[in-house]
Amino acid sequence: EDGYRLWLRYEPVSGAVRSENRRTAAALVVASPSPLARSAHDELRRGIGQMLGRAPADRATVDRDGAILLAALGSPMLARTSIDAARLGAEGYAIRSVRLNGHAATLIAARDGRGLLYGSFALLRRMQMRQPLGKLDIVDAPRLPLRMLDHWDNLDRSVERGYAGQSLWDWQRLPLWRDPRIDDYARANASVGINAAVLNNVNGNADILTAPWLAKVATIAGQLRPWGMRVFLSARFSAPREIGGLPTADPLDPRVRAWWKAKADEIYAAVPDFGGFLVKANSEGQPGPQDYHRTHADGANMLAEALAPHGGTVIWRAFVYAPDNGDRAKQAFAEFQPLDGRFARNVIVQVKNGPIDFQPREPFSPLFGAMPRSRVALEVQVTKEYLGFATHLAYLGTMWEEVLRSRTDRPVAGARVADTLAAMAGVANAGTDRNWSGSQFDQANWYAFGRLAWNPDGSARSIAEEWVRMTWGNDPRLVDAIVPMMMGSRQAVVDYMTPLGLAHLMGTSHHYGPAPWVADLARPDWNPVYYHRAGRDGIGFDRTATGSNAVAQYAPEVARRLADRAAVGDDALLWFHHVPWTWRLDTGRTLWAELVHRYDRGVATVVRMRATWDGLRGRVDPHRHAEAAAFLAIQEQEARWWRDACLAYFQSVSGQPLPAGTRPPAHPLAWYEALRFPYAPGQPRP
Ligand code: BDP
Repeated sequence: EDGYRLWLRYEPVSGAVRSENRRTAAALVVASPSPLARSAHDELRRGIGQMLGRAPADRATVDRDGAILLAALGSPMLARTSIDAARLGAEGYAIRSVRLNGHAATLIAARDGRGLLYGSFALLRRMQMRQPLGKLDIVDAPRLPLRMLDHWDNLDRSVERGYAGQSLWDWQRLPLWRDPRIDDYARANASVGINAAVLNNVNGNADILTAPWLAKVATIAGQLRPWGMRVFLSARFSAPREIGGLPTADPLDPRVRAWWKAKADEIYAAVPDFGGFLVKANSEGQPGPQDYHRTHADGANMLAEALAPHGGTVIWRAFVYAPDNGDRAKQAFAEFQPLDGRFARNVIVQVKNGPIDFQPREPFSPLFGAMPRSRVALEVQVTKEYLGFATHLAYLGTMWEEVLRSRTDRPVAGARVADTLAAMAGVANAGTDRNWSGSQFDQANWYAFGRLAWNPDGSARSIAEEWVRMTWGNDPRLVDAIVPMMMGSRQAVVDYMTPLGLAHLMGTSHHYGPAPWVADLARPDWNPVYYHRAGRDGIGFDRTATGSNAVAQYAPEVARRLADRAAVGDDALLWFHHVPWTWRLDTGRTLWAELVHRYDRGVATVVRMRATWDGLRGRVDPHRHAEAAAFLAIQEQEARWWRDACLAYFQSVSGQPLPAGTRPPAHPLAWYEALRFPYAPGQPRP
């Protein structure tokens, strides 16, 4: 047991539940064959076989009690059921306990193979959670049509910001080698409804668009297809120059437009269901339309035009920030909001959850709801670049729930981020590690991403519970211990890294560990001191009207709350306000004392998490238990490091004494400043 099976462990069922399950899952009838229905069939056989010790028998028709019937709309077998096609949509499903030909059966109905696949996984999930299978009447459909993982995988198999080994794509052995691991990757994604993957890094390499690489991509696409997944590629904007022999990549140049059209035709010849391009342009040194004094819309629309005849989509990222442009938090909005209405129909603008960059906590990006005439995707980071890499236990379901439920009050009063979306994308955390995600608990973030992309109103807690039951077991002692531990884990990271709305205090480039003192990087907005603005007088970034006025980018009623130091809430306080050290919070503590309190609280939570986990020894298999225990020990050590280094630094700036009873940092500030790291994974490569 090493975590390879993820949440698809299909542990044996025992006792009365097994007898009930065996009666309900005795036979399998595929009324509407297709490659996806075949995947569903295979998974049901695998899952039920493992759980019940007996795989269901394949039957041509319902001729006994206990059949599971997979039927697409239009199948004669659905003639006498009243399935509401409208509620199913393109990818939804119904699961219903019915009587057919005089026999008790469980019907899984859907428009086509996609819904049959998702419905099959839903049935298996119920079985894994030991829920009864009789009297089912379920309809479920994804709210967002595009639920996508973005891999930041380089063509040399290194993974930018990856903490789980190498890239899953074995380029050297492709295109002829179909790695079975890719089938398992696709199964895992299908089980949570993820239906697309961008294979390569947004910091792009144009080579991926050349014929030899496209042949490799085609093999991967062929493995993902039976599991309902489409392949996208990151497209480097300068590709026409780099691999096309053109002197320019100007999006308005007819030669450039013709080149991309021909390229799209070539790609679709190799991958007929190709999803489209993801583009990072004019951001962190990547080429883009602005190199030719064109807009993001010009660039996106040019690619959209090339893909449109094939039904492809351009995902254009709004992650931009230029030097000397004032408050970095304002830049994506400033560049993109004015372009609302100028993007082609098959363009989706992909916006990171917060205005800066995947920090442990950010307020939601003001772009959500502010581009009502565009399709907008929410981009979150599943890999934990800023939350302690793979060794820190931080369940991100709570973070994503927080952003999805944030009220934008735009375009209409009461609207939340979840209501403004056309898609969700997650920067993947899967790699070649046996446990896929670098740690057992990071699997939960992959799982939660998929579940929330399927239903952005989903509850982080119920998703955690599902995952725990399937991954660790249904023993209530496990569930009752692990779910609360996960639910508090992200707040713990916020507390010991960047409490009270602080952000971007981590080490240069590798982002490993604390470095709030860094002030010497070339661009102001690369330096932690730019973000926290701590001085004798106080700490925090004034984003109200007296400062950068970033609050004005939000809907007026939201802006009013954010601009009010008393109403903004502790979690975003220093994000929006520069606050004197002695200012008193609702907690009764001064800001300085509250900061110390939060750092301590973060460490204390990790100490408790360790104790909880230790208490489960013997209740989970030894290998996975030991791995998680060791990582929690690392997390505790690093939480103390963060706390001590940050308090030593902030105290040196504030001149405030540590509140009575506070443990002083273990070392002087200079000791923390002198730490060097010869190796940290995932750093960008030139
Ligand atoms: C930042 C990462 C960087 C990515 C960038 C992006 O540090 O490696 O290239 O995001 O999203 O957070 O493009």
